[in-house]
Amino acid sequence: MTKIVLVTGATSGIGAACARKFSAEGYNVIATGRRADRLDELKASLKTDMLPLVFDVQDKAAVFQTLQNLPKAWQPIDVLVNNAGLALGRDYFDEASLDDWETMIDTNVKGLLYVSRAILPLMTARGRGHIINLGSTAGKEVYEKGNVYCATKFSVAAISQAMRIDLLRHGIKVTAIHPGAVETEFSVVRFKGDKTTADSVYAGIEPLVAEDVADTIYYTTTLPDHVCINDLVMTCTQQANSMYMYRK
Ligand code: NDP
Ligand code: 8X3
Repeated sequence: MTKIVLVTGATSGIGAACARKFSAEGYNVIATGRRADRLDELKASLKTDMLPLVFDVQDKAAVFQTLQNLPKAWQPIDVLVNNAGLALGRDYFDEASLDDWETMIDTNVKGLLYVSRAILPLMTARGRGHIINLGSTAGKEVYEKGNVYCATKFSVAAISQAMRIDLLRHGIKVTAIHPGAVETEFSVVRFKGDKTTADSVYAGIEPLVAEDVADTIYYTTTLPDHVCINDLVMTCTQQANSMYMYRK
């Protein structure tokens, strides 16, 4: 039977690369995001079947309404990639925007919780499944002006541990992936369209690309049933952690 992966935030970056990678490996793909046109383009580019779902992960009612009413053929989800997320702003704690903080918490933490809770009954009923949560090196060490973005990714790390413990009895694998700098739309979003500042994040380094992370995520799903990668940190070779980068 063809396996099914659900990827949130598949309109760009790591999520889109995951959709392409899993599809190339034969999976049918449920791809979500707010930009319907991007999902249509993605669907047209895949060789396997794709179900596009347009909703905002911050919208609890929309998440549950959509995911609790999946067509029957799309319900046996093997892998959930909780990828939708963002950083907004890079400001001192005492100067940062409360709206930015709320959007990051609502998306990176509450959105991930809503999607997971909506999908889990489909996995627990089958006694199998694999949940992969996108954390970050920002969830390993806090850096200056990273404050609430870092806090959301520390939350993802804690939620991943909690899921792993509480879902043991259902045989569900939980993997947290923590990438360092990956050149996607992430920094353009973070700096609200300021491309020059966004580009400066990757100046002098060869950063990870979305496909590096997608290939690693896919790898974690290829291991035998009794093997689970719990926590995986990956950076480009010029980055050691949140703070240390060697720029040429
Ligand atoms: P992108 O900006 O390229 O992609 C982010 C994706 O998240 C988009 O598909 C976007 O879709 C989706 N998204 C954002 N907000 C919402 C929302 N409210 N509802 C639904 N979907 C949403 O960034 P990346 O691919 O780099 O980031 C993906 C994940 O990886 C994030 O969780 C990020 O924190 C994490 N990460 C990124 C790193 C990096 O350096 N790039 C490093 C470590 C972790 P749309 O706008 O269409 O809704
Ligand atoms: C994204 C990596 O270093 O910009 O999670 O916070 S960083």
